[in-house]
Amino acid sequence: MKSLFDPVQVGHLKLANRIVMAPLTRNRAPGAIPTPLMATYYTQRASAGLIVSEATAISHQGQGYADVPGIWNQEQIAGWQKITDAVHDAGGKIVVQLWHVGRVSHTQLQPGHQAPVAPSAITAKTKTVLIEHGVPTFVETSAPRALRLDELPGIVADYRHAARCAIKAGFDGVEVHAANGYLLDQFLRAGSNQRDDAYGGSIENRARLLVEVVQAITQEIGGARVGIRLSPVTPANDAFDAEPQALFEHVARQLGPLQMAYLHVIEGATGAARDFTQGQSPFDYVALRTQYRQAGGRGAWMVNNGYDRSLADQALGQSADLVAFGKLFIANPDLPRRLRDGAALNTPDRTTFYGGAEKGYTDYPALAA
Ligand code: 8OZ
Repeated sequence: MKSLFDPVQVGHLKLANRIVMAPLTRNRAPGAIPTPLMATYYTQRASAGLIVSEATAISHQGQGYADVPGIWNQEQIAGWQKITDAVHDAGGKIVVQLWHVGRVSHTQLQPGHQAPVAPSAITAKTKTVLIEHGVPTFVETSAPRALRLDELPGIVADYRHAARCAIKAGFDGVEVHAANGYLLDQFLRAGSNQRDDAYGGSIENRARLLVEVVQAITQEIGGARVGIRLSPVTPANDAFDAEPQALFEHVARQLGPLQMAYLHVIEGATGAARDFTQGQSPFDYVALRTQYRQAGGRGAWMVNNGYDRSLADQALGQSADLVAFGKLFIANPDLPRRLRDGAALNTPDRTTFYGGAEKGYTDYPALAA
């Protein structure tokens, strides 16, 4: 019987326990450069078996929110290096979540204030965050333009470059963000992908960019350092597909042979109902995993969305290997200890999730030693 507190080998990584800090956007990296305050925040949470960093842009074009970090230039690598060193010194492990937002962006955040890019020129019915005079403000996303076929190799190259930068910055690996309605998810789903070339139409075509990206990254840094996050049925950021089961089972079969470290699955609507679904019937996550295993996938199975201790124990008793906790890690830097001891949990303050400084970031108390 697995326990949340067991050490576990995940690809190249030896984790102290099965508790993962989920990726959490916090908008505290002005100019896309990671800061010393971020090092404090992550180091406070180093008792997680694994930290997945906040979503981090692979390129300026991949940016969609104010003050989120990047991982494509030297200054960013140097900023992250201080964070990975501090987390490692505290006994933790950390991977970076590689992010291209696609259409979930605003002209103000794009190079030359151009339109954001997407599989098709369809505006997402969703909002993004700009920070105006220090105050986070939610604004409608800008109308995107469709990426030309001849631009797609450049997107794959940007992911590959970011993965290389991640290793230079001292990360233990990367997580490909293919969830929550961002670029790779936009290509996957028919609601945002109406292309008539090799990257649109059939499920095989819609999954092509994702598969090329993961192949490039696993070639670059080795599959044992690469995970991926999927959210088969989330409606986040206007993501929609009428046949998620067939779509994501295809994706799982494609990922099987790539010898990845883990698959990270958001069950239901991100940050909301776990039983939310799209398509005709409830999503079958067991079938998803079975397809992945039958295709040779041996990566750890990480689950996420609204987990508490008892739900996590139940998932480990079935077939999960790792459980990712988001909001609980915002408010409880020492979450593994609190879960182990059944201690009271601090309550996260939503008003300080996005933007700001120490308040609601590095000032949540840990239990006395
Ligand atoms: C909340 C706010 C901004 C971005 C995601 C990267 O949903 C995000 C995100 C979440 O994956």
